[in-house]
Amino acid sequence: MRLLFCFLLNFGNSSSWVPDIAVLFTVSGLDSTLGPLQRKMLTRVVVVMIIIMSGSLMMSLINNLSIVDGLYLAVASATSIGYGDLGMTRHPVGRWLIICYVVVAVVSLAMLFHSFCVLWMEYEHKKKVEATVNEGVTLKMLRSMDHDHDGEVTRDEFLCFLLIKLAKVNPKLIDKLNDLFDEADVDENGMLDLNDIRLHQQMRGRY
Ligand SMILES: [Ca+2]
Ligand SMILES: [Ca+2]
Repeated sequence: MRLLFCFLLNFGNSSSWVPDIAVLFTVSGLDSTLGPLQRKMLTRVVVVMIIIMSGSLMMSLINNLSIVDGLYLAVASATSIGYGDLGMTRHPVGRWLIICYVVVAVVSLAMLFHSFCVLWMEYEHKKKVEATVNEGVTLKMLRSMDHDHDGEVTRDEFLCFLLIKLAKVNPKLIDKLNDLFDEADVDENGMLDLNDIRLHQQMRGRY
């Protein structure tokens, strides 16, 4: 279990808020070392484990099976495999309980898988950023950055090139925002001022 936690801790980080099992993490000493994404992932791991354990107990009781067979049925149902080699109860209440368990377990596993994918993407993104920073600015990059081909790279060109390269923004979004700037820059001097905005809003029928 310790190895699993260490493995998860090496993945990415994020500033988004997530609900978590704060008490558990505080007691285990992991609270201060976990990022929001890692806490979310670990929370979901714990939730899935609780659901599977509860499902195992329920399966063994309502189907009159051993705890191992109950666990087998709980995992097979949660993963939607359903081998069908062990019979399920035909009692209506038992069937309703199984339906509820399967819905909750499948949704929880899907959320856990989603968390894992987000962490993995964050980890890959961090690696890409580090590789780009370590590589530095090359002549090839300089030529690609010079968007207006004037032989110089402005800070704007530099930022746009790297944000697109690191997949932080979509080139179409940059073009759309540039079009908005051009539209607002009514006197076409490359800067926005109060006069530009007044004329721009008049053209849009706001004044
Ligand atoms: Ca340029
Ligand atoms: Ca202007």
